Amino acid sequence: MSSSVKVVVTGAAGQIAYSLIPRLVDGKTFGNKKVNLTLVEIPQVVEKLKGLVMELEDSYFPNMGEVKYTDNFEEASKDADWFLLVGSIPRGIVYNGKKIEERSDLLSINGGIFVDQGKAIGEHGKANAKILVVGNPANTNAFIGKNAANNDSQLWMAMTMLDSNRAKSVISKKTNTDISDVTNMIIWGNHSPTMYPDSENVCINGVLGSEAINDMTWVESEFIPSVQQRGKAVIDARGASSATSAAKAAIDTVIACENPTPSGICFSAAIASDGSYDVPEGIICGYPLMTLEDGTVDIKRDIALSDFAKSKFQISIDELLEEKEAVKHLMK
Ligand code: NAX
Repeated sequence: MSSSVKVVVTGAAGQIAYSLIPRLVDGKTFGNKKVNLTLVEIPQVVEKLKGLVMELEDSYFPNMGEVKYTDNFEEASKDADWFLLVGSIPRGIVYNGKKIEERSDLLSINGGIFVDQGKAIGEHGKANAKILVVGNPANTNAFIGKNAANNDSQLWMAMTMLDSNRAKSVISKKTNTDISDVTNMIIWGNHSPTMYPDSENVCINGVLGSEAINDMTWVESEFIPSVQQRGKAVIDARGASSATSAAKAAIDTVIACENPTPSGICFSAAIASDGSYDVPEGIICGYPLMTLEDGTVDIKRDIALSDFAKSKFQISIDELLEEKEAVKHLMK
């Protein structure tokens, strides 16, 4: 085996993690590398991870290295290459005697978690560590974590790959093409119902969506709302939130970052804005990304946005700025 990678997963006893963790060690996500796992949970739940570790051992994964579990994030973060921050407090639960229903409460509670995790990652994670925040509100959690980490050589991302994958599926059905023929499905903005899935720059068999779809009524009244509301539709149908598709999207993001992106192609995740596409600097915004030959991830900056796209994107940027304002007490 050529080398090893250390991956930390939070929320490891949750439903996304149950689909995600086996795929990290299946020999496909990190190729031939040995994968050492550290699984993190809150103290009330951490002992359940013993069962998951037993199952991993029983699954015969030749690429699986050492597997540990803990409720001590700081300890877990030492020398880690990847952090998959799935754990967060969901809407609807009772926390410190209060039912968490408002987005502002959610931002505040989870924000606190991400301050501590960010500090630990900045101090103890590898210099070139990559951090993918899945736990919601993902963009603003990543914003808080990155600020607390204060380590610019590390890459903080929030996951929008699931939205991108969902949008690809809708486009492939609409255009009657194979899903593998749909590329460059960009999600601009926030991972929330304000996101803007870009039907104009998506590529279908090498043809831009603006040409291949040519049906703005459908785009506005069906495509965009269906992608924006897909999470809720899954909850309504399944009685539980997306788990296996979220896990697959996290794996897709890791693979996209671990391998150079072919020329002309991009993938979706949210990273800190450097002002590209007139997004205020610093907020964690959904962008078209590419992984360069040296392993760094950069924004693809040559995408043309129509006035329609800009107006939709702006709604999501405004929401990210509101969220930034709501968590300003967590910034140092
Ligand atoms: P679950 O409630 O099944 O699992 C979450 C787990 O996180 C729980 O076991 C909990 O104990 C743990 N946890 C909470 N705080 C923690 C902390 N400080 N450290 C370590 N572990 C902690 O939720 P699941 O369905 O797995 O979803 C996890 C998160 O993903 C939620 O916030 C959810 O909203 C978010 N999602 C994000 C998506 C995205 O595309 N970015 C899509 C899917 C999903 O909705």
